[in-house]
Amino acid sequence: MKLCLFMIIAFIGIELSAAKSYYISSQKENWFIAMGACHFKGYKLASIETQSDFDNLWYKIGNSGEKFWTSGTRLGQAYAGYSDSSKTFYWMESGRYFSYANWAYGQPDNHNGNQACVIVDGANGLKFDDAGCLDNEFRYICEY
Ligand SMILES: [Ca+2]
Repeated sequence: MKLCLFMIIAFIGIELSAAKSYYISSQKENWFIAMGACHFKGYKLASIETQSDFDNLWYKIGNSGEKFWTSGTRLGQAYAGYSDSSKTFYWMESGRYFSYANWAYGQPDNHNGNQACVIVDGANGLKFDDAGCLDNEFRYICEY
């Protein structure tokens, strides 16, 4: 009985730690302001590190038709000439390099040489795309 109770508590604990909650902004900001706005609320800019993270977001904004900032970036990386995006992009909030990545076709393309931050595109299957951190304003996803 005690073992059974322990297992139930452990299972609930795993479930609680695995599930993220999301705040989806209505405001549009550049990537830096978006991150600051999440921190101001005590949240983090979202990191989509697993299929489970992706699926949970898909349920919320998959058909929104809009673009949203994530914490994905390659800021600070010497990305010129890199072809393996898994080694250059990382989640700023977790510090981990991309392992799960759901790039849109032809992305990341570093268009005009200044796309270092990662959005998900609700008009394209919520797939990842690199975009200009400072010169684009999008809605953003905070996680907590
Ligand atoms: Ca791009």
